[in-house]
Amino acid sequence: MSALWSGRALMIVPTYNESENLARLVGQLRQLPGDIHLLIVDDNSPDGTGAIADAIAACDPGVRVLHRTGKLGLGTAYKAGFRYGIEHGYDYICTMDADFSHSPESLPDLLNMAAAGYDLVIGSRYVAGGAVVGSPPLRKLISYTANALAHTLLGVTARDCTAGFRCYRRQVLEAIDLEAIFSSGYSFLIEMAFIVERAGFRTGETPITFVNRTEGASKINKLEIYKAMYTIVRLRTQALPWDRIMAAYHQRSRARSADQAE
Ligand SMILES: Nc1nc2c(ncn2[C@@H]2O[C@H](COP(=O)(O)OP(=O)(O)OP(=O)(O)O)[C@@H](O)[C@H]2O)c(=O)[nH]1
Ligand SMILES: [Mg+2]
Repeated sequence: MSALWSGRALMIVPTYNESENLARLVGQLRQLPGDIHLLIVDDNSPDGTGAIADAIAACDPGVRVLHRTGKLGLGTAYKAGFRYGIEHGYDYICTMDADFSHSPESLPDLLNMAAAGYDLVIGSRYVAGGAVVGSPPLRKLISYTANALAHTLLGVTARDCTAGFRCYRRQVLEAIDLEAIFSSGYSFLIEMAFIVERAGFRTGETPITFVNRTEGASKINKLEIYKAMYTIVRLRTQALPWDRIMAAYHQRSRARSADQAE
């Protein structure tokens, strides 16, 4: 199924307080074979991640940094990275977390699968061969529930639609109206998986072992969990055939008025 990828790839790494992880991650990514450039999107991390990113970029032309003024959310960081990737003509535009939950070693699998014809490839915990290491049971339950709701209510076929380890073919991101995506935080991942599939693009998944972060702190909070639930309900109601529902309602009320008039 896999073809060997070629062309230019961009890896977008959103960062907020990842000073313990960033330099090592960039080192590993830049050692991978192929033309893989990095874009670090840092939201003015208080721990100085932005300065570390600048120091790396100063020595490596394959690394660029986008500084934003403050914590603006994961979804908008991805969007900013996508725009950069499109403008600079990358063939494959990828995303991953900076905390080593996603192993750089798995990136070639994602790229090869995209080269084999998948428009969006997800590094997945929930397909055969995938695994989760070190996540607390509550996190597992939240992830499982969000995915189960996305499958049943939205019809998303990807098993792991909350995963941030992804590779998009540029054409997908060009075809989608990124400005119309409402979610700004973690829910963005569910919304993108839904929109990509609904637009008729082909999504594939390659197994990964997700390792819970050992350095730095998680940024996900209760509010993001509520937002994910809201996003699923919002997309569900948006996907309902409102025109047909309203037409059927009007037809029924007209029939009722006609009955009463007789
Ligand atoms: N630029 C930017 N990056 C963010 C923001 N929030 C999170 N990130 C980054 O997004 C990635 C995922 O965030 P994590 O805190 O690891 O979230 P998570 O993986 O769902 O949670 P854990 O499993 O607890 O690590 C990391 O690289 C973060 O540094 C944000 O508002 N802006
Ligand atoms: Mg993480």
